[in-house]
Amino acid sequence: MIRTVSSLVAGRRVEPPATSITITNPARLDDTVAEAELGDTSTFIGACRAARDAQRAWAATPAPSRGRVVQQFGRLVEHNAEALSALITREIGKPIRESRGEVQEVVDTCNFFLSEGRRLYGQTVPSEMPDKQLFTFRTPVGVAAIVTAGNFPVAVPSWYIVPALVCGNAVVWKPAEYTPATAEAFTQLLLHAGVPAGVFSMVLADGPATFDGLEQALGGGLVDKIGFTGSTEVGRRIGELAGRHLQTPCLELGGKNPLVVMPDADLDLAVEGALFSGFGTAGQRCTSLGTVIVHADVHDDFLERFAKATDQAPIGDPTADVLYGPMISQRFCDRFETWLELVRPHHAVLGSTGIGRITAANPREGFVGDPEAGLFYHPTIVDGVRPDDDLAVTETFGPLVGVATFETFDEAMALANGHGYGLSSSIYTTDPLNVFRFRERVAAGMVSVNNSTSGAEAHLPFGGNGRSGNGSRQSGVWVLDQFTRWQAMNWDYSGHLQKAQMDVADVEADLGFRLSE
Ligand code: UN1
Repeated sequence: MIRTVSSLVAGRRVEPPATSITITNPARLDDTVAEAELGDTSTFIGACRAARDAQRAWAATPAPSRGRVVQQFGRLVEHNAEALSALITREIGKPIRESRGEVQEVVDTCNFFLSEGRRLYGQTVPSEMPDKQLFTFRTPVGVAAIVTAGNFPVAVPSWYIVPALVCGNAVVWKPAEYTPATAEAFTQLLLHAGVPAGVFSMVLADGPATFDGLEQALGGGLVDKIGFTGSTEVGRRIGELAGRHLQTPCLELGGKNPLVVMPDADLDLAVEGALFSGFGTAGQRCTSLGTVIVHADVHDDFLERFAKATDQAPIGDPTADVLYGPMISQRFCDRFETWLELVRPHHAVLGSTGIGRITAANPREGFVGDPEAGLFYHPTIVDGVRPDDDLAVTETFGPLVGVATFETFDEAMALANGHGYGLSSSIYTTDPLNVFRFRERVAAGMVSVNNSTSGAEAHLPFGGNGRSGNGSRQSGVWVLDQFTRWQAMNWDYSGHLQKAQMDVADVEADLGFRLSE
């Protein structure tokens, strides 16, 4: 079935479309998934205007009722989990087991936030004066514009959209242009869950139209918060734009996530972690493993086991039980090919029977299915990465894992932090001292111990530092500070003006008093 999808603004399809693009299944290029009608700058601004108009009534809806909408959304996602997972696999080639996990992440997010509608706590705070009370309230920010990537086409959007809605904001969502069918399905589920039409709109548009729309909407006072998941380069531009309007965006950007293997590590466990975090989702997660940083004493042993496990891993048809399927789309292949060029003569390449695109002429032993049918790439392990290599500092969004060696802990930390990213990280060790040293010194916002760099749970703070983001955090209670502002209220019922700091009762104290020796 070929779906025709377009922007849904205030619950209605937007006509006429500016441009139309065709989305094909990256595992079976002869399977057309969707014809997407892209909107333009005015579509985006129109959605922001609808959001502005609808937001006040939504904010006035009791928070427990907003939580109930999120509960219904979670239920609908659960009831439609299989169809949604299959659509994700068809549209971006994510292995079906991972797609199901991603859909579960949406449900988990709803389960966490549905009760937040009954909490959203403020505080009562004692005043320094009698007959006066102090209070804090969380107030919605207003209209949130959420721009997300397509590697997690439903889980990552839900991290923004669900808490934003519970907190009383209206949302304009711009999903990746290459996942329009999944975005449309997600939107239909939200609208059927009872989100009032103008409170949530989905705009399909390309990057330039979105940026232009965002710029104009900010200029017109129609957007109060931006959430963005994507590249560091675009995040920087969005940060600049938001800064001009005195806004702090929520930025979730790239990563060059290190996995440190200490000499005392369980090597088989480390190999399992490296295999999943390096090659799961074909390496197309922001949390994917960048470089394994392995102690010289165990380097050869680790590398041999890692290369063997990678050689033997099933790769191919994402509807089967494979480690990974195709790249998300042609543009991901094009970028990945430029990163493969960063392999230098002093590197050793392992992990497969070839490098680059898997074809009949460049086959992969044990490939599952027909490699010519889709956009499949060999897994590539690059050993001998040095701190000053391009590969040590460049995020390579695809099935490529670097391996570097260290002697001292300082060298390991220089490799782990030297690229300036700070999203996720991992250490394999059996010594707690190494764990705490690593936690303290790594720049990453997220640290795994004896676990993969990817696969964060949906209720811990998710986010990074440096080139990975501006310190904002998503998920759990931490994201509430992104979608609400604290309002402080004081109420004086003394019947006269009591001036803070000036009319405060003095405490008599004998400060000259000393205990006798
Ligand atoms: C992303 O790639 O942008 O922790 C998010 C993980 C997933 C989310 C990744 N739960 O790997």
